[in-house]
Amino acid sequence: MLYADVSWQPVMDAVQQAKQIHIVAHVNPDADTIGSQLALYHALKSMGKCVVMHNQDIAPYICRYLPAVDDITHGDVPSEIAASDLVIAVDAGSMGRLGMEASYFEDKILINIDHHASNTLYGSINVVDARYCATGAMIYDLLQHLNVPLNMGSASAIYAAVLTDTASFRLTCVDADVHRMVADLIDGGADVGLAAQSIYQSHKPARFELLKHALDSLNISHNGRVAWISLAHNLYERTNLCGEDSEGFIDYARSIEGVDIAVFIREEKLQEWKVSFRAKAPCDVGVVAGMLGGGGHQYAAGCTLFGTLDEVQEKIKHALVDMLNS
Ligand SMILES: [Mn+2]
Repeated sequence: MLYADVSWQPVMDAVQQAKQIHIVAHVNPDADTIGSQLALYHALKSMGKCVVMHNQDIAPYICRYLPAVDDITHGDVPSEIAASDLVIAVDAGSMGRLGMEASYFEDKILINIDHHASNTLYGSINVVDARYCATGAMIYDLLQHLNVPLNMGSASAIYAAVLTDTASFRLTCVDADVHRMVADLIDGGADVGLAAQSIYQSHKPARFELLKHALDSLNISHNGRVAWISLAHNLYERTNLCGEDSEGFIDYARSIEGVDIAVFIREEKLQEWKVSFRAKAPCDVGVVAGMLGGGGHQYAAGCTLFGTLDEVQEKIKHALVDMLNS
């Protein structure tokens, strides 16, 4: 167990009483939210619970190898899923991140399990703890409370969640306990080689066309402390790719010597920009993203901004001033 002082009892009681449980991931899902969803699904199924998975958006291709990923439905909520009396949201910082009408949750208990410090506590039961390196690690602790042993499905899913959310175990939140958990996951059936191949070695060739453009846009400011990468919408159209295909590009910006903050600005729709921030200690980009209407953690955060690229960059520079002077 990573953190023994977390109160899981209300979650366990609600799970015990539920007739049908709907587990939901956030929009534009990453491997942490999908891994958490799948791990909980495998565990609750092994307890004999009736459990379904439904998300707004399709799972990213890096998750396609995970057991039961094809059991997740997406799009409009079918009536048999809407009949659930308990919803468990994983890794979503706000209700808006679930991409569903608030009315969907009115006749249901909503459990919110997340590790984002900016979480708005939108659930009827909230387990939010920013000490965790990934929501998948929270599910690992929950499974121990539920007394459900790991199986190949849950161990693989949690491993994918933790591997990706810690940037391959490179963040300072990765302590000895996290590695002890990983040892347990491998004993439980997580295949490290398959995970590496599926997550890091299965990219489409066109991704590298996009990467060329991204690296071409690389620009360093603030005496070498801030590195910027941007990609306009037409580049995605031209390469027939979408946001998930540029996942990880920001790490090139952060990997530069002397850079404290990396910024990746991606045009999702015309003049609508998804901004991602990555930091090295001691900068807190969660604060910067929060000032711009977004959220996240100290080392990884994001927001959405509107306007031309120049306008968006100006807004970001304005929000960075205090962080860089402190
Ligand atoms: Mn996460």
